[in-house]
Amino acid sequence: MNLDGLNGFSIEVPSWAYGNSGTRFKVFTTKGVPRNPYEKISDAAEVNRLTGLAPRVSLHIPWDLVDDWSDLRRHAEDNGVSIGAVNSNLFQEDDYRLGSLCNPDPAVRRKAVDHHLQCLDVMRQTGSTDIKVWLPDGLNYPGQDSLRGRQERLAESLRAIYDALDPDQRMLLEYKLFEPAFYSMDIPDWGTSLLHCLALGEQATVVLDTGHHAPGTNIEFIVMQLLRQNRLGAFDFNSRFYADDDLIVGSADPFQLFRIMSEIVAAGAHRPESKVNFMLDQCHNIEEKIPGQIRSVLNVEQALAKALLIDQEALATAQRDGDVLGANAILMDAYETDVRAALADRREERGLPRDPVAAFLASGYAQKAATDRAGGTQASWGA
Ligand code: LRH
Ligand code: MN
Repeated sequence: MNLDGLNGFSIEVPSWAYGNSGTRFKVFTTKGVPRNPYEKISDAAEVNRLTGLAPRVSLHIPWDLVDDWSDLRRHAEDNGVSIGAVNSNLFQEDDYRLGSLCNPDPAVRRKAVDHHLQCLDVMRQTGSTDIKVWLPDGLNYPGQDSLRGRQERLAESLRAIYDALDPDQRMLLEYKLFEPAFYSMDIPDWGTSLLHCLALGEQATVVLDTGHHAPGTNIEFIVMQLLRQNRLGAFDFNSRFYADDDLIVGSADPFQLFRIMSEIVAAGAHRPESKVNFMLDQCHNIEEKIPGQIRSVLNVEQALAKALLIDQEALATAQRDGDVLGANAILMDAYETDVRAALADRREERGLPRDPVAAFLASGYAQKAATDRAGGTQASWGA
């Protein structure tokens, strides 16, 4: 089984997955949860130490604000990871009730733009090159505001942020069908994000969050189309049964994840030079967070490994010959192939544990964290 295609493949994990999280009904707390960005990065580094797959950690501003960014950067590098995308936060201020970058009030739009300029400054100190922009902006009632007017304001605000990017920096523009707005979101779909990116310039690309589509959406088609436009900047991987559930990627629909990775492999976008940033965006509301993250990166690797087994030549022949069942069977053969033993062998060859979850549970890391992190305030989604 040739899994060389996995060489150089890496996944970026989110700092917020290591803090407490929940729903509007309850945010559960567990012992040993990080109390600050340093401890979040330490936990993320443990995932990388055991899987060799997760060398970057995304930050969220202001949740991960620190006094000394270069010190946090040093802490990350001392633990074998680097700081990845910086996420802006436009969903926790009263000023943004009627929107942020789309708000009718120019002063509020200015405030939201300035927040991004602050994020770009953080990136210059952490060595990050990606700023991820997700807008909670939208409407709850028809007529509440001008759909077109909001697009014009959005384009103007994004232009102000885009023009402040350094040459090596990228804007990752995320879309979402609904929530927190329930009539219309100002960036509801890939088409709207792409249109704004094309209007802005080459340094603007689309983020595809797998939980942000209408049920039944053919997400791999969107992946293919964004790759064709060379505007797929990143994924926010997670899975869902109904809404934006932010569950462990591949847990709800492993076949969908495989189909997505099949489009990635077909375009060679799994290779580092593609610059597609494979990120997780998840919350472990009830399960152990570090084992949950380990399971997540292994699920992505497993889906990619299966996609790498697709006999592309035979597939192209079957497709050319109109061999409907033959072509489908070639894909299903790869999907149905159990790659777990081969991946465990590959880890062992690299000095990594065959079973990273078991290795973590046996390491005593969680018990030590629970003891060491007794006092203080635990990091919490939204805190
Ligand atoms: C919005 C979102 C976005 C992040 C947040 C943590 O639903 O997907 O990517 O800011 O989750
Ligand atoms: Mn997301």
